[in-house]
Amino acid sequence: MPAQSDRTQVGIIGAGPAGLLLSHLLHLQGIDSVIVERRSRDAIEATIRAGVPEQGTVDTMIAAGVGDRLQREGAIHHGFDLRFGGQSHRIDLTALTGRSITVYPQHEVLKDLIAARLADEGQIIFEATDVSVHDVTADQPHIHYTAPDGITHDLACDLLIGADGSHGVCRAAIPETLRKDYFRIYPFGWFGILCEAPLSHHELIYARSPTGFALISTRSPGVQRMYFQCDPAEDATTWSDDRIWERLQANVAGEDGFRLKEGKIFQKGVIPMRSFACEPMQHGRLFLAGDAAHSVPPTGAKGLNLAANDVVILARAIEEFFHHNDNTHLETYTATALKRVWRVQHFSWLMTSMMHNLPDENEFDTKRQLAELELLTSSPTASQTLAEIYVGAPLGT
Ligand code: FAS
Ligand code: PHB
Repeated sequence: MPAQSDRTQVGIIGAGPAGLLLSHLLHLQGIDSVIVERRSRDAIEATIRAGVPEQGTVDTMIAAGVGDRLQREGAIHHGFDLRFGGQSHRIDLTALTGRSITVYPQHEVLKDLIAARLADEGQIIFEATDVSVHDVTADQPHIHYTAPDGITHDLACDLLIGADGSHGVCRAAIPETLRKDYFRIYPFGWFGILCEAPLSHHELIYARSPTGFALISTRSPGVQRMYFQCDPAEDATTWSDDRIWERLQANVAGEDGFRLKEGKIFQKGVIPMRSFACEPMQHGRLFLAGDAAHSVPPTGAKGLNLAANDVVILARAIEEFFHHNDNTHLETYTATALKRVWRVQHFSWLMTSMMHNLPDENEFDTKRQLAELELLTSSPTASQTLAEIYVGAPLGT
């Protein structure tokens, strides 16, 4: 069967936060797009990932008319704890920055964006297979894919957006001779659980201890999200609930007697830790956004927000391209986006290297890490710098 020829202004690969938010923002500008996504809607809406939109991401969702449920159901947090030496030290985000974070899981953000796109009759091709990109340096790049009904399609577009995450196909369309990939693989991962338990604390706790890192987050008053540092090759299925709770309790223990409230664990898995950035983030008419171009360890809660920042920059540039025949900001997209990419890479590396036990660390490293944490929690200016980066700057800068 010959491929069915289709056409759109902006072809997008990937229905994650980057692809969906971009498609919605372009729709608001009257610009047509089609999203080609390999997973099903159900799979996307059920994948537990990030949990902390920055103020800038929240403001962007609200301004774009997709923030109602986020405002109703998201939990605004005005601070978080850094816990080390057996004591908790609160970083008062609102007092230090005037802004806050909202705990609202990424899969809920995706539900809201998918619902909005479909309500606006946006085109999302779920469960597409054999997806490939072609002619990215021509005036009309193409996306080839097979739809769930078995019909192959050739989608011609003016601009092609690679929002296909860290394991997608688009980055490879930038020739290796023109592309530089920057990597850091961490010697540990996060063992993440979801459990039916009440809140152990009203705000997030990032804990550093002799037995390793722990992060105590939440999904709702009755469902908690927790992580502890583990071997990246760890097999989550070999861990009993008792062993998981024993490790989590050890990682947050202190002379203040703090203990986590336990409950039934209904989801567990290991997340590898790595930092990655690709330069440039564009080639011809192909533009990468989100994890397709960069990924960060979740310690700084930045992955989702960095994807949103790329998208706000891209949406503005694409609007100028179509409505004002001006490609200046498309041409400078990489330079603009990379400013925040590297700032966030540094912050995510700092939070990760400060809070985790490194396998080869010696007592000097431990003392240095504790001194860094002491500085960040005792110096008002150091605390303010940490708080400013954590809550994030307005998107698009
Ligand atoms: P995504 O990976 O979210 O989306 C890419 C989409 O493209 C996916 O739906 C995929 O199915 C699709 N795709 C891939 N290849 C394709 C192809 N060939 N054809 C068609 N479609 C294709 N960030 C945080 O801030 N905090 C966290 O706690 C956190 N936890 C994470 C846990 C895990 C397990 C992972 C993997 C990431 C986590 N992140 C976290 C980072 C994460 O939130 C990303 O930053 C965010 O999803 C980036 O969004 P996208 O760039 O849209 O990429
Ligand atoms: C989460 O709730 O999943 C979460 C929160 C903060 C982080 C990372 C993950 O830094």
